[in-house]
Amino acid sequence: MEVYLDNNATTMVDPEVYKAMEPFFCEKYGNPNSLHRFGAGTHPKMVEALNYLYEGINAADEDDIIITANASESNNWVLKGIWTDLILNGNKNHIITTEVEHPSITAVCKFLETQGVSVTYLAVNDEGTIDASSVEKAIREDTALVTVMWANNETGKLFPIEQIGRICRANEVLFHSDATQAIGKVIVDVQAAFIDFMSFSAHKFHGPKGVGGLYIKANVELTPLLHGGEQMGGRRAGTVDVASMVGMGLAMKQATNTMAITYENTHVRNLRDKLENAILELPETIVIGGKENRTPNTTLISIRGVEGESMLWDLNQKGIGASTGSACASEDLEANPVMSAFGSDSELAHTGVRFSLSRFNTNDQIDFAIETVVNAVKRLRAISSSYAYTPKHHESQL
Ligand code: C6P
Repeated sequence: MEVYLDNNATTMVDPEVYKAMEPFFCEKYGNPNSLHRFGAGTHPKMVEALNYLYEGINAADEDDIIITANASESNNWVLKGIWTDLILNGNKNHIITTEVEHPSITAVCKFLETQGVSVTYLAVNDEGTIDASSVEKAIREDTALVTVMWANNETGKLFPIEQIGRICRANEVLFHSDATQAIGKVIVDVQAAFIDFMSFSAHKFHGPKGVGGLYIKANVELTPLLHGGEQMGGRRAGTVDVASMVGMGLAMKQATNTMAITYENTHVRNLRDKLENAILELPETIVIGGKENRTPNTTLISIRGVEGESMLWDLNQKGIGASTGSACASEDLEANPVMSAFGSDSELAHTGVRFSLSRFNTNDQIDFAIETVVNAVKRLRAISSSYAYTPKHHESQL
């Protein structure tokens, strides 16, 4: 049996999404900006896809959704655009973010610091999230942007986006949220949360890879990252990939309707809880950040005495895919930075295993995963020198 439990890294393309994309490779391949029938013929499907995107996040008609290559591009664009518009060409010089953002936010912030920009990294609390009041306290006269993720990719923890949005709007500071791990898992409503910019990637919600989006509220300026042709109203140059756009639109429609969110919160949540509770029956296991206020598909579990990488090896041998954290950091064996941000000691920070489920997982798969994890923990603890010396009833410091 093969069991894929790494859906926060990427998801399987929904077969219906794949089917909807197919005609745009060998039949309807015209450039959508061409005036002849080959190009112009694609327009109705592009409009339909855009409508699904607007509906999925409750964007207003006047707002913009720009198709990008992925959330990394969208995140880079917002930060570098704001740097150009409000810092280099304005009187602001400060950005507020958190300690646990994805590297496509953090690495850009580090780069901007080398350019003289002041960045505040808000620390997370014991629950792995922040209090909205910490944003209010950090806002300064020269704050150009607040950027806070909607849901964390490693823990699934949800941030108080609506409250932060309200604070930003009241203080006339622009607000960006990276909603890459939230779309399709919880309701994402850009108007209710006072969002100015929001990033997402189609492959996190059963759409294709290589396509994402940036929501930009009406009348908010943002210098393009890619200058060139007039595509996307001049906001992002480059021939539009119609197949990908159609795929992302349909994937958004399927992931965000009420039935889908309900399913995510019943079926997917039940499977996640079943897996998690079974692992928690083993001694000295802990859910990082606790069980409250999370996306329904994710759990990050620390298993004392078991190196995350060793666990992944054992699971992989049995056909199960999970991760120790974010896929883009999985090749370095550094301690998990999100767990370090919680204050875990370096030994514990190496013991995290992330399981992230999707609507395509089944009960049988989870039963098999439980059996495999339990056996792996027994095997790995038996050969772990550090675990052998851990006093019994040791209380985790997490
Ligand atoms: N996180 C993970 O394993 P791209 O790669 O550009 O489509 O998505 C980047 C990205 C941005 N924000 C968040 C919150 C994300 O989780 C990701 C992707 C994957 O956690 C791969 S590193």
